[in-house]
Amino acid sequence: MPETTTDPRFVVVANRLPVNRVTDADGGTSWQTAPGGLVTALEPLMREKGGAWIGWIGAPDEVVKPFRHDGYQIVPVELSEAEVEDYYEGFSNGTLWPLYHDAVAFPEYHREWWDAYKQVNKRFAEAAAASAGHGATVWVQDYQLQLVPAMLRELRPDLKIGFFLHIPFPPIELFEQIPWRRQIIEGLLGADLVGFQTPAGAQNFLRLVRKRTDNRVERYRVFVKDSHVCAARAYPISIDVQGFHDLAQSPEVKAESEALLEELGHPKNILLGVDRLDYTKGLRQRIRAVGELFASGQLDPDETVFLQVATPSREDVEQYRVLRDDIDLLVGRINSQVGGVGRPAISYRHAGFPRATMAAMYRIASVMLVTPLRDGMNLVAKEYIACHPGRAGALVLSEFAGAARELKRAYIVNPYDLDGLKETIIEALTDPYAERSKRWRAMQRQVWNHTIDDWANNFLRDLEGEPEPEPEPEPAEPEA
Ligand code: GDG
Repeated sequence: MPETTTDPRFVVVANRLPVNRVTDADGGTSWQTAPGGLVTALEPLMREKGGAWIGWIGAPDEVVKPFRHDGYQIVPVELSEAEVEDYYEGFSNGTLWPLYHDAVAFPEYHREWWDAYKQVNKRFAEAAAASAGHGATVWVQDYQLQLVPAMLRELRPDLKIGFFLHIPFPPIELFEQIPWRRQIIEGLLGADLVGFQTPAGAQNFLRLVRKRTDNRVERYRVFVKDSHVCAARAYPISIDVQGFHDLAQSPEVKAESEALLEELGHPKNILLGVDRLDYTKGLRQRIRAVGELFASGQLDPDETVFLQVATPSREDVEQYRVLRDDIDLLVGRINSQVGGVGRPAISYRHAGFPRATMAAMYRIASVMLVTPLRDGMNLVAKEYIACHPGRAGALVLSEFAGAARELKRAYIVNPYDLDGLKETIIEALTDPYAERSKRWRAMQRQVWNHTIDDWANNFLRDLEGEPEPEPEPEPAEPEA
């Protein structure tokens, strides 16, 4: 492999590339950066260090040559249609996604899905091995690529390998269902640093390593036999706080929020939900709770509108199609029973919107409802806090979102408890200004002091920092 000074020193490996293909006016195509916190945080580092981003372009059976984009290298990995079905829709989103989210939907185990997962992980690992310069840092992202760290270490022991899991790491009682659990644990242990959204995720992983491997574990470090030390710690992800704040303050977004208010009929209160249409997000429970509040008269549809955005997601996966129909039905039923003739009580949009429109919605929401059944972090909660202009916004937040660990002054709820959810929504709407603004200030402080740049810098500092000295040997663990 040629090693020149231009070989990337910093390589990101993620299922998707950070670019979207756009068709120009003359029919030609070009690449545009896909907006998102991760890209915003990592792009400057990529430019500074000379970087490469390895990922799938999002369309099956397409071969795209590596190219330069915005000062770094884009390295597309190809997936066949069958691989998209088995590795992506299958093992990633039909097995791991539901299992890691407390099995809120039934995880399926199929050997052909697993075979495809291994095969695709190997392709990503090989692409990373071929791209990275000597001694480079490689940062692997998320549950689709858990085997990459070990595969990559095998190919390139000179690299510093980090891994970050964006979704929860489940309790071992759930993880142990996976027929191929040993391979996944070993895959992750190939990294020098494995990052989780919460300390609980890191603890679940370390407990599993203790139980299922014979590697020595000391506090947050695993002494992988005859190899290296793998640290497992929490790095709660965040957002580009300043970027969201500035966007929400822009004249365009202010105008858009006015237009939106007009469209909704200038209600006194707006309850807002913004989610990918996913069964982990607690949409059924949330819509039922608000529906019951309208039906009982505790919420007056002449005063209050519930605006719910459900962004289309994974529509080729069966459980997502079922969810979409369920939600359509539920919203339709509620709207036919409550509300005036003109405007529905629930304004439901099954569509994706530009970021500016999202910011406009955050601006006008009196209460933001973030009530997932389980969520790694939940960035929408933080975006609302960065964008809402008043001094007394209110956030109703599930205790099962990673964000609840940081946003302790939110109105915390158990989303399975419909009565509790209803009470908390009313409390958030009716609490005195002084109470709401006290909570709001505390949450703002938290969000402004922990940005996406802090997240990336903390992770990379720990990954690239000097290794700590080997500790004294520990006495053997007693049998469980
Ligand atoms: C995973 C983990 C973790 C949504 N609809 C539109 C749109 N969005 C943007 C939001 C937000 C992002 O998508 C969603 O992020 P979340 O954190 O809420 O949830 P997941 O997609 O499930 O993300 C999660 C996250 O990874 C990061 O580690 O927090 O726990 O599940 O940024 O604004 N953006 C635009 N139009 C939409 O219609 N432009």
